[in-house]
Amino acid sequence: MQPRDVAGTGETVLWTCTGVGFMMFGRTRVRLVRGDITHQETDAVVNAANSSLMGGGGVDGAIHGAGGPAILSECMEIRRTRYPEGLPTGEAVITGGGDLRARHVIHTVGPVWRGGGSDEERLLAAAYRNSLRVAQENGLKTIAFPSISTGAYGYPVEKAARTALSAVEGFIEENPFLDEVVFVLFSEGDYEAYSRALTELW
Ligand code: AR6
Repeated sequence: MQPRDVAGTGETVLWTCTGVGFMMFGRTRVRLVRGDITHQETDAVVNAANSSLMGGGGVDGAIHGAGGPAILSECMEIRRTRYPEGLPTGEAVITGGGDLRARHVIHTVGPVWRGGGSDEERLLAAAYRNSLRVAQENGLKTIAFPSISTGAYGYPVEKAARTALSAVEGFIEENPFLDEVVFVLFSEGDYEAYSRALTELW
């Protein structure tokens, strides 16, 4: 299975055995692309945030940078009204998309990798599942995920990819409301890890 360039978009997609560049989980199309999540036009993009919801580096910095101050101001309101102690790991909340092409941002907090014995796998799966639950509650049909926790939080990408894909597949099976899930992988290595996990799991 080889990644292929898609008509000058600069993104690559997994050319699956379906021969049409995506995988079907029930009625939901699942695509892996290499690229920048801030360019996605899905109903929502997911932010790998931290509990403060006040921004940070990595994908969090890119989303707040491209989306502008409206996102941060909604995050501050969420902190004030719902999560004064911060958003717990594995939970998810939604804001508007500000200047992004996506109309919404779903902010979730993945676990920090501490060697695997600190409930990391369950918490990572919860971050994906709770993001999808928020999408469902808001009537969204398409969503883009980054590789949560595999940057600053140090989660090994091969393990994270398997957990991410299994969690999404499990949720979609129980709640078949989505048209499309896109995994937006920033590096070639991450893209390859998710490609391998997809072929291993299915
Ligand atoms: N589009 C898609 N993926 C990206 C982008 C982008 N524009 N930028 C980076 N990545 P990280 P975490 C990838 O560190 O590990 C922040 O400071 C990156 O290559 O963004 O969950 C938060 O505020 C990596 O594969 O998130 C938290 O404090 C993946 O996104 C902390 O980092 C996740 O890396 C969260 O750490």
